[in-house]
Amino acid sequence: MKKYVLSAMIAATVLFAACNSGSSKSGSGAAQTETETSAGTGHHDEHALLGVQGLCEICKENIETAAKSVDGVSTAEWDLDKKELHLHFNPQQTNIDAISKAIARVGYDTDRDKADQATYDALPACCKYRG
Ligand SMILES: [Cu+2]
Repeated sequence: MKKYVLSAMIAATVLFAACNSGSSKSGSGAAQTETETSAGTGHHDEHALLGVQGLCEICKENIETAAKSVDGVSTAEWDLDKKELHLHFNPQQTNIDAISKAIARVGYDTDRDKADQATYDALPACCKYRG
């Protein structure tokens, strides 16, 4: 039995990237349910970090939403400074590869997968991390 010590990355850093210029998102904001983890630390959860590219709060939102849309993912938190996605998931339901692909599918490159150009091009201007 492994014990995963949650080195709670207290992201005390309130990151405010310039990017949120408008309230009107052109993208489809598929009905989003924000479920705060109510101490839902199942002991079967696996903890992982995945490098994900991005630039701003919109990226963060997109990346986290994509990750959480994968069955078995309990939490997903992207760190803007480190470009790192902090994940908890049930290894019996999913794996890091599937999560990575789900993120690439919405336009963000990860350490493992690249988003295709068309999807990338459709991102808001402020999210163009490829320069
Ligand atoms: Cu962005």
